[in-house]
Amino acid sequence: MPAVPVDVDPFGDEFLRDPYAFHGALRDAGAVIWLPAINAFGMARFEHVSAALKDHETFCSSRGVGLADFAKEEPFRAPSLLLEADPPLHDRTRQLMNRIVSPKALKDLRPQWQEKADRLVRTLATGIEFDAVTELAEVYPMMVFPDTIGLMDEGRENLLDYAAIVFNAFGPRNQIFEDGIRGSEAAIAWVDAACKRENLKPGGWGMAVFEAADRAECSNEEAERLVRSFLTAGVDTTVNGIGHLVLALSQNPDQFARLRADPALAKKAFEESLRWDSTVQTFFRVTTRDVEIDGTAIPQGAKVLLFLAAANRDPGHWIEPERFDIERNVSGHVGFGFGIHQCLGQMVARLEGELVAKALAQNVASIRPLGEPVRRLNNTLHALASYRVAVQPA
Ligand code: OVP
Repeated sequence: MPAVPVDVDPFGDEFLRDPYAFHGALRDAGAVIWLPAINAFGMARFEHVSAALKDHETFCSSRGVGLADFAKEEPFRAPSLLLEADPPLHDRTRQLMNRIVSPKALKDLRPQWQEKADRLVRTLATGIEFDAVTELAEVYPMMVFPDTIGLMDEGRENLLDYAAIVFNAFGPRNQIFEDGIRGSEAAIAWVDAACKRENLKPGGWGMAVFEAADRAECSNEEAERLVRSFLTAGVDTTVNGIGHLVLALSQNPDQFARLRADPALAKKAFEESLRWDSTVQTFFRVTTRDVEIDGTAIPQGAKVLLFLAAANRDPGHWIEPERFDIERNVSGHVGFGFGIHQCLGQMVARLEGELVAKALAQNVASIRPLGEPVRRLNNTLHALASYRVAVQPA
């Protein structure tokens, strides 16, 4: 059975502005769909997205997790040694990074990160209204993450621009990509410099990667590129995760009331917000062999777009998937992916999200939308530019 063609451009403005309006049609069309707009296959059902993520031997990453096939096209930048790598390379680099982003490291960071979340949220709560994106979601990760890496102080504002460029580069070379890339040489040059040993502060996660290089766990060139992964994946993701957490809580006052009544639900609230609106909407894989999924053939060497966010709202898997319910069991959601590539930074993201949710629960009596969020279109991220909320302090 050939894949059912679906005539939508998953990187078109209309789709990116409201992807959830299109996901139902993608899921309903079949387990495997054909997307003529981008000449790639797609999967949007929970069962098949999670199965593909788990089967990294059939659905590989080393030919790129964006639309560009590294076997045929020049990568936008030197491939990530984690995201765009297969075993055995991936397992070596991932193991090295796992030892740095450890439960112990996270445990040590919690007190300082909590204090910073509390202070920021308390200050915002004393006003009548604030912008949940520019004054909270973009601010908090920048208060905690760059210091943890040990980044140089000068030029940190380049991090968000750089990440937006890289996440756009996973899509086609459309207008969104071109608009982002214009005038971006400075941000790219800054990130290249920031990844170098001589520009990293002692005691941070960046220098820890170079210390692994000193133990011959990787080369110095690999260390630079691994630090680059921290810089690329560590900020715009949590910025928009926190942004959508606040969006979800403010649009669902009953859920915010539940959270206020029991701030220990903060961790679950953030996790549910990631299921309900997944920051990383999509990633591609490439088939390493002919494969048949639910009766549909995909040939070897094909790009397959995995709609993570659609899987996370698949009514075939979730009860009332459109409902934001902080007490639901979200285990198995694919907002952090699944399998060997499952987010390296998930504990970092969870800690940031939990602490912001808890700070809101403890310091804010009510948080209500002042209109619709303003979106920032990105080829991979569901991103926010601005979202004004009205607040009352607790
Ligand atoms: C969401 C991700 C995203 C972008 C870049 C990288 C990882 C990287 O490893 O450089 S994971």
